[in-house]
Amino acid sequence: MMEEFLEEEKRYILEVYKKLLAVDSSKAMIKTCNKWSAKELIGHLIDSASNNHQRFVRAQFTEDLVFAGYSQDEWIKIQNYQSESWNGLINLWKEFNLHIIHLAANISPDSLTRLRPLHNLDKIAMQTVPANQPVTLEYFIRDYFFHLRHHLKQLEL
Ligand code: NI
Repeated sequence: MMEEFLEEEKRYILEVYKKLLAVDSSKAMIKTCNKWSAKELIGHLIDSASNNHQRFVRAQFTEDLVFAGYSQDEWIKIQNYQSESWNGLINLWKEFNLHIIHLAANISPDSLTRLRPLHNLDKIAMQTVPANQPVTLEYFIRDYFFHLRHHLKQLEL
């Protein structure tokens, strides 16, 4: 089940990557009605990947799913994604996600599906879960890809 899900996310990322390659780098700098340019949006997804990569690794050594958040707009601003190369950004985005898929595919079934009573997915998840309701790492990983797809839809590729 998780295997199929990850295969599908991999196909999706490679498909989107092809479309991103075709986007003109000057166009990628234009701010859209969603407030971010394409460069900034991919930057946000890189920030999401780097934060969640750590979470998905750490979750295998701990019982809880309590993690630090990050303020998205400040992270984008301070890294000046607008001045970074478009190709560099989309390559990093693609490779980082392929690695996350690889690591997720290597998580033991127990780590993935064990119920975790202690978490802060009421704050850090896209599809939040009340703090008094246990969650699994699998849920949190699926939520990561839900967030990723949510933003890529905004690019209207
Ligand atoms: Ni987001």
